[in-house]
Amino acid sequence: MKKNIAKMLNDQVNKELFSAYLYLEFNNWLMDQGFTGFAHWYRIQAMEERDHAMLIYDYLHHNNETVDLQAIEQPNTEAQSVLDILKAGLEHEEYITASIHDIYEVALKEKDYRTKEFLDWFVKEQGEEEANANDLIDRATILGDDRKALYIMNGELATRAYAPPSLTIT
Ligand code: OFO
Repeated sequence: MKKNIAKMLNDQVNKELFSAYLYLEFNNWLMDQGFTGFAHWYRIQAMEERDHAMLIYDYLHHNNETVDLQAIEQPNTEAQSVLDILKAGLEHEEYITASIHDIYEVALKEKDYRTKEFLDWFVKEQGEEEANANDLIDRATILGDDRKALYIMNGELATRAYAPPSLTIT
């Protein structure tokens, strides 16, 4: 594997672990506000982000690269409402999508088709995650200040089940 691609993937491990940390922080904030269903949704999201980090970690090792584990930045939540959290979630997903696309572009340029194929799963996953984040924002925006309706949505989000990633490293 080319050094520049290994470095970008290594950095992506850190970004995915930061994503998990950020969503855990969202979980914290939402729990404190009593929105336990929304909190649960982000807790599951944090687990998925850890899975993403481990997929890239395993992919690097599978290609005889080592992983240089870096410090994980402290997440910072300045939310005033559930909607602020949801919008911050979408913004973060867009940042991660751009980061995955950057690696994808370099993989194509370097003719690293194996990495390109590996990243196909992440490109699709990011599309789904942005769609989910947008959907949550749309629904919470419609509900606005209707706390009763928000409470019903909260109950629905509490049922989200964890599912391991469909991708395996072989
Ligand atoms: Fe890692 O899936 Fe979104 O960020």
